[in-house]
Amino acid sequence: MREGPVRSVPGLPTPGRCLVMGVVNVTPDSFSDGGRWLEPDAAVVRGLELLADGADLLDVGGESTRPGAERVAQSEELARVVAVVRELAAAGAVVSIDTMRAPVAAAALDAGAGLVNDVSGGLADPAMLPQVAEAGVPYVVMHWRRHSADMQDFATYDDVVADVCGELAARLDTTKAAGIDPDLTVVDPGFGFAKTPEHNWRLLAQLDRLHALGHPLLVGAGRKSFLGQLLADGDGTARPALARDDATVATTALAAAAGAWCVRVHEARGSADAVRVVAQVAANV
Ligand code: PMM
Repeated sequence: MREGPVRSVPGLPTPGRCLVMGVVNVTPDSFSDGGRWLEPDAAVVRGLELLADGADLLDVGGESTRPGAERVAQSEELARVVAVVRELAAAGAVVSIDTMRAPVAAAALDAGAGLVNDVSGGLADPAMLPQVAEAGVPYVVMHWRRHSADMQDFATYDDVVADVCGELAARLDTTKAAGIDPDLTVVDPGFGFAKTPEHNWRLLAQLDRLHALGHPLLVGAGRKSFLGQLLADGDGTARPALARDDATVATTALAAAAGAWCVRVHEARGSADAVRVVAQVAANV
C-alpha cells in the first residue's frame, strides 16, 4: 500500500481516491470491445451507463490500437468521435479524447473534452504537443514505440521497468519543453503496447518505480490480452476479452494500492467498488 496523499490533476475530479476512467471505443475493431458502440447514439448510451456505474470520467476513442491494427483515416476518426464527445460533455461528463492526432484532439476539445489521452505521447503527430500546451489542458503521455501494425516487433527491453521509465522521462522533457505544464501531465506505462505478457506483469508488479517520474499515473490494464493468456482454459485458448472484467478489477485494486491516479477500464462498477475499498484501507493504515 503506497502511503501519502492521492495525486490530483487540476481541472479533473478530485475524490481523494484513484479515479475510474470508463472506455467508450467508437471503433469496429478495438481488441476488447470492437464494434459494440460504433453508432454515435450507442456510444453515448454506453458512456452514460459507465457514469451511472461509477466512472469518474470517460475516454472516447475512434481509432483502434489493438496489436496489428492499421490506422484509420483522420476524417473517419473525426466522424466517429466528435458528436459523441459533444453529447457526453453536454450531459456533464468529464471527457478524455483518446487520439494521436492533433486535429482530432482540437475538434474534441472544441466539443467539450477536458483531457487529451495520446497513446503515442506526442510521437505520432508533431503538432500535438504545441497544441496541447496552447490549450492548457491535462495530457496523458503513454509509453509507445511504434504504431500498432508492427509494435510487437519492438517488444525488446533490458529491464522493462527501467527502460519504460527512461523513455517516459525523455518524453516528459519534450512535453515540458513544448510548454505543457508538468502539473497537467499524466504518465502511463502503456500496457500491451510493444509489450509481451511478461513485460506487462513486471510493470504491474513494479508500478511503484513509475512514481519516481513524479507524475500522476494512469494504468490501462483493462481486458488486455495478458489477462486473457493468464486465464486461458485447459486447451490453451485465451479467456475472451469480454470475460476479463473480474481480472481487470483485480488489476484496479493493485494499481490503486500502488498509488495510481486513475485506471482505464471497460466496465466501471467493479473498479469503482475496488478503488473505494482501497481508499478505505489506505485511510486505516
Ligand atoms: N489502451 C488502449 C487505448 N488507449 N490509453 C491509455 N492512456 N492507456 C492504455 O493502456 C490504452 C489507451 C487500448 O485498449 P482498448 O482497445 O481496449 O481500448
